[in-house]
Amino acid sequence: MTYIAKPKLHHPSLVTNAVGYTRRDYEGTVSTLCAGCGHDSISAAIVQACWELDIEPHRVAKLSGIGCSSKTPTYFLGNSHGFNTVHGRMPSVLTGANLANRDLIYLGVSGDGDSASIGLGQFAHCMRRGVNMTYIVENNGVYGLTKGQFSATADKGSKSKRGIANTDESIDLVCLALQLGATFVARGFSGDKGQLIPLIKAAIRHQGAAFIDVVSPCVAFNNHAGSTKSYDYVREHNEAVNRIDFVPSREEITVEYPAGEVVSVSQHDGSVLRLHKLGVDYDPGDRVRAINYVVERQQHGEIVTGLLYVDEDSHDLHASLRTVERPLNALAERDLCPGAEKLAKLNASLK
Ligand SMILES: Cc1ncc(C[n+]2csc(CCOP(=O)(O)OP(=O)(O)O)c2C)c(N)n1
Ligand code: SF4
Ligand SMILES: [Mg+2]
Repeated sequence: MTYIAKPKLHHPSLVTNAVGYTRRDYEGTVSTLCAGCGHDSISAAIVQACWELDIEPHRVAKLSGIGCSSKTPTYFLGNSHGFNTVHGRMPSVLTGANLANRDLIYLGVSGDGDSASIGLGQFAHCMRRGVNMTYIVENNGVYGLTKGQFSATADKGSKSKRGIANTDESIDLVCLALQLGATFVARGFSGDKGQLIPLIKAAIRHQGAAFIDVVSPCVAFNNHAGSTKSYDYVREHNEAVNRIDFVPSREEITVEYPAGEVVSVSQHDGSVLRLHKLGVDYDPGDRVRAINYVVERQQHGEIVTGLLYVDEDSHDLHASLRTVERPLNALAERDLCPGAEKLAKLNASLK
């Protein structure tokens, strides 16, 4: 049932963005997820972010694994490139695609089971390599698609729908991404689009590995009392460290803010993140402090959201490997073949 296309009819007065597309042009087919599933709100935030960024849909490659979360790329960016990989294997397929064609904008969409359980090794390596991508985990603490088993991000002590407490320690993907070297790390909540949309926009414009963990309640299997990933629990325990405004590079930045209340962070393309500090002395430029802060607040039962860490001088895997700038499919034989003389020299040096 994931193929139900939306009607093509558009109201003639729908607003278009700078590249001539309406918001509808960034949507996908009709969602078949449960009504109220947090994942649908994340899809809507991705649609809005890409429309506001004036991204041409054919310039995006969206990749996912397996799960309700990994189904969601069908429900947004219907005119973009898509690849639904094997469970937990999205990061390696994304890495390969990115190395072959750096001209596309890479969006990896995954679940907590997909990334923290079966795909944990894959998650780790694409973060530490600095693949230029926006990696979103739609985190509900359960395997929604296979009927609600605890995933590796379920908090210890959190209760299943049948009242059984999780006895295992949980994996916090934000702390892991910070430790692994991701250069943009944030946490959002599917029920807070005002925070999530600018986070996604900033992550897309970030050069390097950008990770967003979005707490996304599963209304079918993990939205009851005793769950730490329910709508009620997250609303009551959400502690935002900042609010973001994303200013695209083409806009002239004229507004000034009083010192101490707003931090401006420049991105590679000239766009600017304006961070409205909510937490006392929170510095998103300090990786170690970010890890400590998340863990410390967790011990007080708080879920810290917002932009937790960003490296203004980030670089990506292409810079580390010094790869050719053009996509591989745009290289001709003369670019690829060094010639008999150079080849002989190379072979001689390897003897
Ligand atoms: C190799 C493999 N193992 C197990 C499964 C069964 N399976 C499908 S989805 C899933 C878990 C999905 O959980 P998550 O990534 O959290 O997505 P959600 O449905 O919660 O959004 C599992 C275990 C599978 N499809 N392939
Ligand atoms: S089972 Fe859970 S995660 Fe899957 S669509 Fe339903 S509410 Fe969403
Ligand atoms: Mg899940």
